[in-house]
Amino acid sequence: MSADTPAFLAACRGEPVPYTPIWIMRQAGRYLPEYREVRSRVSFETLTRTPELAAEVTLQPLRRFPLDAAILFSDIMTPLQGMGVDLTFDPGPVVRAPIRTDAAIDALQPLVAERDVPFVLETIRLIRAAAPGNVPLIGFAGGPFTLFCYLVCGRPSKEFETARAFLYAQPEAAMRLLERLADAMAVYLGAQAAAGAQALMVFESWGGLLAPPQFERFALAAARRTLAALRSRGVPLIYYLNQGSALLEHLAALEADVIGVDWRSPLGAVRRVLGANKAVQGNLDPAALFAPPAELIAQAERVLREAGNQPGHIFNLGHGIWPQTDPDAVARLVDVVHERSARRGASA
Ligand code: 1CP
Repeated sequence: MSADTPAFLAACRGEPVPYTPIWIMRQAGRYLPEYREVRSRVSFETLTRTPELAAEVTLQPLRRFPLDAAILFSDIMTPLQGMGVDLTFDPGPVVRAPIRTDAAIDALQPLVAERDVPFVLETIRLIRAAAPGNVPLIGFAGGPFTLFCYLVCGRPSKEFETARAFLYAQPEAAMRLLERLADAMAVYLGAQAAAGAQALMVFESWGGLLAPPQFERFALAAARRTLAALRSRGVPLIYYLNQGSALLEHLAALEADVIGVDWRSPLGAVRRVLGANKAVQGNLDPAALFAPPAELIAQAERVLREAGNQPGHIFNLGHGIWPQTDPDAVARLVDVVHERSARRGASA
C-alpha cells in the first residue's frame, strides 16, 4: 500500500505504520458539550435520521482531537426500523412488540438499503465529503446476536435472559431469526461500503454472555454469514466482541481482518491466540480516563506495550466511552498514544 495510506487502514491490514492509530468507541456522544447541544434541540432518533445533523456530530470529535478514524453516527438498531420493527430510544433501544414467535420472525422484512435507510447512505456521503482525507470513515452494524438480544428481550438488560433462554428453548426459530438478521446486516454494510464507508465494523457487544458452544453455534455462525457476504467489498472488516476472553480461539478462524476486544483480555495473550494474520483493536478500560494524567499515560503505555511491536494494532477503549468522561482526558490519551508509539517506532 502507498506511503499515504491512512495509518488506520494500514494497521487494519497488518501493515507497518509510523505510529499507532487511535479512535474511540462512541467518540461522538454525550461526553462532548457540542453533542449535548445538538441533542438538546432534537431527539436521538431525529439526529440519526437527519443526514446533516448525523454528519455534523460524526465530525465533532475530529475537530477536537487528531483521531485516526471517524465512525458513522447511528445506532445498531436503526436499520431494524426499516425491517418493520417498531422501535424507540429511551435512551437505549425499546422494541414495542418483542419478537418471540415464528409469526413475528416471518413478519420481518428483508432490508432494502436504498429504500429503508437512505438517510444513512446520505450521511456517509456527507461525512466523506467533509472529513479530512487521512481520516477514514468506519461504517457499522450490530452483530446478529446482539440485535437478537434487543429484539427478543425488547430493551437493554444485564443478562438478556429471555434471549439466551430462547436459544435453548427454540433453537431452530432462533437460528432463523439470526440468519435473517445476518443477511440484513450484510446488505446494510454492503450498502454502506458502496456509499463510501472505508472499513466495516460489526458490534457483537453481548456475544460474550454465551457459553462457548452456544457462541459458536449461534452468534459466530451468524456473524460468519454476514462477514462472508462482505469479503468481496475490499474494505477491512472489524469484529468487536465484549467479554470474549473465553471465546478467542473461536475468533482466530473468523473471516475478519481486525478483532476488537474489551479490557479484560490482555492484548499480548489475545495476539498469541489470534496469530499474526489478524490485527487487534483495543483495549483500554473506559474507567482509566478518570485517572490523574500521569496514571492515564502509564495505562496507555501499558496497552501499547502489551500490543507489542508487530504490526496490526489499533488503539481504542475496550468498550464505549462513558458520558461523564472529561474531554481533556481524551485529548491527553490521543496525544500520548501518537507520541509514545511514534517514539518507539510503532511497528515500522
Ligand atoms: O441519548 C442519546 O444521545 C442516545 C445514546 C446513544 C448514542 C449516542 C444510543 C442509544 N446510541 C448512540 C450512538 C451509537 N450507538 C453509536 C455511534 C457512533 C460512535 O460514536 O461510536 C454506535 C456505534 C452505537 C452502537 C451501539 N448501540 C451498540 C454497540 C456498541 C456498544 O456500545 O456495545 C449497542 C449495544 C447499542 C445499543 C444502545 N443504543 C443506545 C444505547 C444507550 C444503547 C446501549 C443500551 C444497553 O446498554 O443495552
